[in-house]
Amino acid sequence: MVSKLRFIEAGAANRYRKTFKNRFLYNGNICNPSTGLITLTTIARRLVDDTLMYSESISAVRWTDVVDADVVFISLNTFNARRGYQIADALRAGQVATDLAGGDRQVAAAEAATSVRPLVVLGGMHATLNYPEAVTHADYVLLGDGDESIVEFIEALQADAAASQLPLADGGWPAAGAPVRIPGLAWLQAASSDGTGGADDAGAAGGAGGAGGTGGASPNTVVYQTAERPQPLDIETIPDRSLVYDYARMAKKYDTLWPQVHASRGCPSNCDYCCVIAHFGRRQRTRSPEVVVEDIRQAIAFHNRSWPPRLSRAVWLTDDNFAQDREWAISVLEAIAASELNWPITVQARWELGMDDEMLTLMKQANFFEVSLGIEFIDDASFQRYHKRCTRENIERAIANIQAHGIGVRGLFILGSDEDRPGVGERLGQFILDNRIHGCLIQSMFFVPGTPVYEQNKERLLHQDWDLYNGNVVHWPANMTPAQLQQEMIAASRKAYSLRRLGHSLLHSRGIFKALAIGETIWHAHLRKTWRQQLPALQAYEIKCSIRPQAEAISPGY
Ligand code: B12
Ligand code: SF4
Repeated sequence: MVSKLRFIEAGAANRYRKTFKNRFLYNGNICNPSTGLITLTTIARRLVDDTLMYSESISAVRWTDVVDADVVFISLNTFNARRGYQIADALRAGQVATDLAGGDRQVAAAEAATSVRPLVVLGGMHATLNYPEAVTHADYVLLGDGDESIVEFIEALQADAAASQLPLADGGWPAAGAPVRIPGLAWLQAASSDGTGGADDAGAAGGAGGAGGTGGASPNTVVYQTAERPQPLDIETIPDRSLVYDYARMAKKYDTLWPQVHASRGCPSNCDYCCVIAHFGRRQRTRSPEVVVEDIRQAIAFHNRSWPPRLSRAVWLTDDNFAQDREWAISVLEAIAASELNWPITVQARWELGMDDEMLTLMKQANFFEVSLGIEFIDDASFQRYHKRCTRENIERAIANIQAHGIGVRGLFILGSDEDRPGVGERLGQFILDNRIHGCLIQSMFFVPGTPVYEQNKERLLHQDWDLYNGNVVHWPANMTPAQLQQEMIAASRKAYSLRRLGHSLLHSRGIFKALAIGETIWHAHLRKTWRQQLPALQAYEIKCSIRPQAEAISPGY
């Protein structure tokens, strides 16, 4: 009998903590709960009444409410994988994971109230692309988009009488082997005496390290994976945000929690560093314009408040490459324009959108105030090296044309390409100023398991502390030391978010851009502080590896 489900979005290192400062600043970062996991919670709620989600981005988890769940689903990106594993390990060991005072990352052992423990299932991008590692922390990993697989998984548990014997608190199974077999599932199992494992209807992905990814099974265990599952085409479910613990209160309290809606998944391009295509595939799967509009309407209602009025009224369409399917994108824009939703909207897209006057005119009519362009690099050699189909000239023309339509441009940048040399931070800062890019995300190149660049460069990673895979330098670049590259990131951010530029924005820009300039100047100051704090550790790596790091310099923490 499966009667209680809990979903947890593991927090990153900067997860929400109830501090005096956070009463006003909410973490110094934007940390919206995962739309994907809320969607899965909504779908699961149709099968099991007692279903609830926690997001450590906005609240602490009530562990006493979690330990007696039948199944706990945990969502992992790379930047929160470490915490996700910690929670999963604690739950499987019959313990309660909790924060110790002072934000210590340890897990406090506390006896669970029940003799059985929840079944622990991991999913999401990092768990999928890195499943040989993830299976060592879970009973199962559900691979890929969970919209369909989660239904089959819960139904399989409900249908199988043996499955009602949930795993024992000592980590063992009541019956031999794991009970559920559906496509798109991976798990770890003890090897049989001949060393091949006991499962007869699934492929063994490998022992001792498994297939792909990092970490993995020990010599006496085997990683199993069932047949691959096609990605779901029906992605219309509107997430019921009220199923997230404490979200309604937080969304209304903090202006930095934005309504967030996804209109499509996947991207047909082929950039080498992109984990999005590795996870969601190269076919763009879309939602209907009516559903997108209704989702936006519900998201706005959920975040809006009557008093005091919100300073930031903006909706984020989180697609990675919105305009790729032009006909569909136009139909979405027309539906939004006709809907009288009057909150400004921002969306991510490639530079080609900037050359499409008809689309830009429609975007303006639909109240888009900004396009986030995945610019990444500022030199043609880097575009070529990483198979990003564009040139610097393409990008600059696209930016100018978007701005000419009265829409602002945010730049998403990567530093640390093998073409980058000392001074690149200053040059990037100048590029941002010259092209009047009002806001930017600057991240160091990081190679995530499942991408071509990871396979080519994994021996150049400094460590696998996934907590730091959030924009920090984590690899040894070709033409600089790691610490030098981190300094270049700081230089670029300082130039893009100088006080002089803030003053200029406050005097000359439109309302929403003034609010963004203030918020983002604070955010980047916070980022630079954390980047500076990492410098001693990066310098220590340089001393440790007087030549380029070898494999032994990498110490997986798991
Ligand atoms: C919106 C967004 C954000 C939002 C909200 C993030 C969130 N909580 O989801 C905010 C602004 C907070 C954010 C911040 C960051 N982000 Co972000 N973000 C995105 C973006 C653009 C969309 C996320 C989304 O809604 N996807 C669509 C939904 C449907 O997918 P999903 O959430 O993955 O869920 C589906 C499946 O993965 C699966 N699934 C998910 N969880 C589970 C769990 C189980 C049990 C199962 C079975 C299945 C399952 O089923 C879901 C439904 O089908 C993605 C890119 C992308 N396309 O995913 C980047 C992305 C997730 N972000 C990324 C990064 C790097 C960051 C930052 C580190 C950036 C920075 N330098 O600050 C920060 C970290 C924030 C933090 N907490 O510290 C990377 C992560 C890379 C990685 N391998 O981990 C991505 C992939 C962008 C990229 N192109 O590289 N981000
Ligand atoms: S265009 Fe963006 S989403 Fe598409 S493959 Fe390149 S980086 Fe990934």
